[in-house]
Amino acid sequence: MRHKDFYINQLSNLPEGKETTIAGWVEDTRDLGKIKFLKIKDCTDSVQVIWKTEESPEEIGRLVEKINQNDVVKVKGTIRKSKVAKKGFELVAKEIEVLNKSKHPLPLEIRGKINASLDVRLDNRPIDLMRPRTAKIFKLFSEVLKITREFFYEKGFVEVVTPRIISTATEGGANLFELNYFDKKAFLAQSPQLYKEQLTMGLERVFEIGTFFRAEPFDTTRHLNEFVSLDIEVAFADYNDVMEILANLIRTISKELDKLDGEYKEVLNEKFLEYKDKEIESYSYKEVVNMVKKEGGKINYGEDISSEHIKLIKDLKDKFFFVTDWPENTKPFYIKVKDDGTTESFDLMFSELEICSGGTREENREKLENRITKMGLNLSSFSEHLKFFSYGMPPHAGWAIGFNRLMMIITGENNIRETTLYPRDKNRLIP
Ligand code: AMO
Repeated sequence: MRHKDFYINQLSNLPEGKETTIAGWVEDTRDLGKIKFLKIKDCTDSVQVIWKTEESPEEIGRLVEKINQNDVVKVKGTIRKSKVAKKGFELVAKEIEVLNKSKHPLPLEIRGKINASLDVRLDNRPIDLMRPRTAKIFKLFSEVLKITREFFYEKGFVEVVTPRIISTATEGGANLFELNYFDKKAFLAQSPQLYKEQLTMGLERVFEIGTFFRAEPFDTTRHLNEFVSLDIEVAFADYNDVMEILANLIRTISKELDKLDGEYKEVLNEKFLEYKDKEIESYSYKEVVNMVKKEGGKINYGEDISSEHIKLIKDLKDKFFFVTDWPENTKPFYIKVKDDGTTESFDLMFSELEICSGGTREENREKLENRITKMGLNLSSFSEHLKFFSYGMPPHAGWAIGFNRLMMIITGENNIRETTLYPRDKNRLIP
């Protein structure tokens, strides 16, 4: 690389006396006159750079005096093993170049001593990412994406990318962002639901990771207007099959994160790590309604189960659980209805937070059309989707995980904005 030979975490492997160039940000400076120290950090680690009158050029000493916290620097130096240096070695400065200066004070304290408010941190997200904890959360986000992708590739799934600009609602009419598409009206996709179902005809097993949009005017700690969704759809499967895939994925993520050797310790939720060898419990909708009633909660059969209802049930705290077999009226048109009026559907919860929902889909065109009409939706707006159900649509099932919410559980954070790089909510459109 033009500006560096190594990342800082690679330096410990270098031999005594090796000359090398690093680049990064000044975390700290200490000036003892004849000896000056700079603590330099990059995205991997930090290292002590030392300047002494007798070993380094005079002009570097003068330059170091002008260097401030967060200036961007490039340092050429030699490795010196040292018992007193924290890392067991330091870099003896030979050349220093300031690549860019930083203004002071910074909009927020990045060395973790004073916690700025969430709003200030979000207003300055790139600077917030220089705080070790924030950086760890988003590196962990990336690890979980990697584990997830490997999990599905290993199982023979095909990763797909479906359109974000669409002409019809996928999850019913509400909550759509409308946009002008030349001389037509278009919408931002709420989910890849209809596409992923169609793709089971040619590809059988698909998954997609991407952002989707909901024009929900909520102002809560768990809703975003743009969220990351992990979607799967599997041909010849039913809801039990895809629930098993989901439980297996949670177990795999938990196991793999546990192996990361303490690197993410401070941002990992112990309760999540328990799932490397713990089963996920399952309750029917009816059972949960009865549990809510038993705790004195007010709920009628057929009503949605709210987070307030779940909070009443102490036994469901701090754990994953499935709620299955929801009544017909609580689930979207594409979910398969059973003869008793319940559906082949499920939600995956962790405490009162819904992480995932899915189910078996209706593959019979006539039944699907009846359901669309019964739900008061406009049949003609789905005609381009429905036509494929006449040409060999296999039975299929799938689900979608709200990825930012899953990351809340993995990290133990209680605001979805902590696990979203640039959150979009009712009040936030920048940065
Ligand atoms: P659903 O609408 O339940 O189902 O969404 C699936 C999951 O996505 C997450 N989620 C959200 N996360 C943050 N902000 C939001 N506004 C938001 N809305 C949803 C939740 C939720 O469980 N097509 C179906 C899935 C399927 O059947 O395959 C669907 O979209 O964690």
